[in-house]
Amino acid sequence: MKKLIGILLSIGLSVGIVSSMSAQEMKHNNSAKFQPIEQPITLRVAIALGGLSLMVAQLWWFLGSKPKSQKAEMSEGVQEVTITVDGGYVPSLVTVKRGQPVCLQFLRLDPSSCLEKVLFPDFHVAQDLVLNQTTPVEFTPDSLGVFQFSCGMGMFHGAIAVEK
Ligand SMILES: [Cu+2]
Repeated sequence: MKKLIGILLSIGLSVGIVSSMSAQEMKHNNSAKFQPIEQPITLRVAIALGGLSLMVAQLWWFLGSKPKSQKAEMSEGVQEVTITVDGGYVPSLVTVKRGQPVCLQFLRLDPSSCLEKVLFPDFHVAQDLVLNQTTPVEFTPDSLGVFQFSCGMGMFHGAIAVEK
């Protein structure tokens, strides 16, 4: 969902730039033909403000809305981290090391059936989560990369970043 907003913002910004560019071109063509058609100043201000607000929104997007990342703690050879399930996953990004067993402790506090299952397609895990309890999900990541997990319907997302 957040990714989608980011993409929409990018599209909006490009449209804003293109439309203000073509507006300038229009003005240039008009003066060349000695047919000065006054562009309404409000339109130009609106385009400028629109572009500016999109840029601000995009900046906020990249600087202010990074997912909360957490490194898994190593204990007795297992990389462990507790992920709270409550209107989403916290932390939503967990960093682990490759080749070491991982144990994610899912503490489900959210009663909505949406979050009763957690799926790790890359690790072939589909785990039911018991309400108000901690359910472990275990796997060993063999390859580097970022692997998504989600609720049963794919509405809430998190990711595991596997590093060296
Ligand atoms: Cu869901």
